[in-house]
Amino acid sequence: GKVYEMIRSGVDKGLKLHFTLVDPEKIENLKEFSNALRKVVDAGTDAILVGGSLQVYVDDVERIVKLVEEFNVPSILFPGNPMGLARNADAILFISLLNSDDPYYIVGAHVTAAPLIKRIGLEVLPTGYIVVGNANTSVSVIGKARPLPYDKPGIGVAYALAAKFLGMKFVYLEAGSGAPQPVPPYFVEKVKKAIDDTILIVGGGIRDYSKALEIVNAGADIIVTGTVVEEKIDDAIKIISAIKKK
Ligand code: 1GP
Repeated sequence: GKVYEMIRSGVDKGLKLHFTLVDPEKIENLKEFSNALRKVVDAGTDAILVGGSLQVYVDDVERIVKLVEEFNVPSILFPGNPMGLARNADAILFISLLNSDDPYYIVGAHVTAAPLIKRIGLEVLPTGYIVVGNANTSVSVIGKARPLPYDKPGIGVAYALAAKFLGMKFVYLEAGSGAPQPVPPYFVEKVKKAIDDTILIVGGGIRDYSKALEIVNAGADIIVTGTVVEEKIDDAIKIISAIKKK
């Protein structure tokens, strides 16, 4: 597990990490995308997540992963379904959407994907994925999630502990791409205290560095941003720099 080791050793040193999410569906111009990638890598982003709720054809995912290969940063698949399995990536976030009403998103897609993952030899990062906050996000609608209310962190703790006890190496609190509000720091804090050394990823709706800092100060180990990289690259760079200074 090269990618896991890289993340684990960073977290164990007390570093905070940043992942840049790239949704292949939203990339129109590869040249512009490559320029943006150069900027986030120079700012210190630690990995590129490739995927989204509405998957595109595997060719599109492979094309993005190939571009990422030109930079010195790992690519990690972040698939919405088994169509996102590109063989050239470094690893896959094997996400079980724990608070989905549909078993497909908890374990069904995984059964379809697992033999393929084994065959193409992707490193697997087992992740308990918990959707929080707004029900109108793509991940919530497509994943048939019952998003946890922001004012009920105790339910988040219960889900996150279940993920830890099931042996998952990561817990991912997801507000959904473009969420109006990111996961609140008090929610993050309660979850991190409960899961202790299990790695906590937080993403969705993080648009400015002060919010990002509040979330890492509350205990997130890894912050994910997507939309801000597409829409306001300078703000994305500020977020990355602020996190990397921690
Ligand atoms: C990753 O879905 C998020 O967890 C990304 O969200 O696009 O709002 O940054 P944004």
